[in-house]
Amino acid sequence: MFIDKAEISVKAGSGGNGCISFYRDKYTRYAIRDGGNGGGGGNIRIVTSKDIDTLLDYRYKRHFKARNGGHGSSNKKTGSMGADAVIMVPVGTIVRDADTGLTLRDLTEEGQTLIAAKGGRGARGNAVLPKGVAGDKNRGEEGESRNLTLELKLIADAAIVGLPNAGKSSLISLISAAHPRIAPFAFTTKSPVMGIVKFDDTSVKVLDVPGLIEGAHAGRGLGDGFLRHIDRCRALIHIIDISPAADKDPYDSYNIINNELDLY
Ligand SMILES: Nc1nc2c(ncn2[C@@H]2O[C@H](COP(=O)(O)OP(=O)(O)OP(=O)(O)O)[C@@H](O)[C@H]2O)c(=O)[nH]1
Ligand SMILES: [Mg+2]
Repeated sequence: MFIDKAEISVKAGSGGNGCISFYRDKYTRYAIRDGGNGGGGGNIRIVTSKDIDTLLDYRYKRHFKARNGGHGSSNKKTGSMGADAVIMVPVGTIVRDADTGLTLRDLTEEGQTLIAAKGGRGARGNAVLPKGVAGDKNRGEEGESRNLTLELKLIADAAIVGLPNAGKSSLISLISAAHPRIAPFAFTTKSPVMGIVKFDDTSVKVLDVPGLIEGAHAGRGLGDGFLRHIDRCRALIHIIDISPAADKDPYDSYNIINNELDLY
């Protein structure tokens, strides 16, 4: 299955509390304040990897939480840093804030990282706090929490477009190592298939897009979901059935697709 949209909620770790502690022994007249600082909370990091093809995992696991920072302790000991939570996504993923719709980052390169939610800061312990400050001042900062939309837009050099059953998958299976299903009926291909076409010393990524029909831009035949991937391609390859058996005039077929691209 090819899943190209997911909604997740994330919560960064909270900072650890600062410690209120007093050291006293029989030789010291006044107690020494020796409470350590709390550690910082872990961040939510979104990282791209070319080893991941879909957002399918995030249909099942949707909640992510980074670790909290450790609390400070006596003898000026600082709490441990909370570990980050890492969310691996395919290259070409756009991360948006689900509540505001704001785009946080378009991750188009391998290994790119986005801090989607920041961990809270650890609070200071009484060893470093000014005298008399205590109580709620030593509580660690809450980690950020957020709802995110992940949307995958495949990044290809060229996309093969056309009406259903035109021969798009036949072409990609001949020019690349990709082997999508080929059959003499419409909607054989149900999700985009990426093929790598090799030339002497270079290669280009070509995308076999499922068949588009009239009204695709408005969602007919799930067309808007497929058109989304065409957005980023530098070239389009139109496949048109010109056989006498085709139920449409070749020029009409071409115009239908162009019209959908226009409207999208
Ligand atoms: N005669 C002839 N038949 C072809 C040619 N290319 C593909 N076909 C046949 O056309 C039918 C459809 O081919 P596909 O490659 O599955 O077409 P598609 O455009 O990927 O179809 P969808 O995925 O359903 O949109 C198959 O039966 C192919 O064998 C061609 O150049 N000539
Ligand atoms: Mg096909």
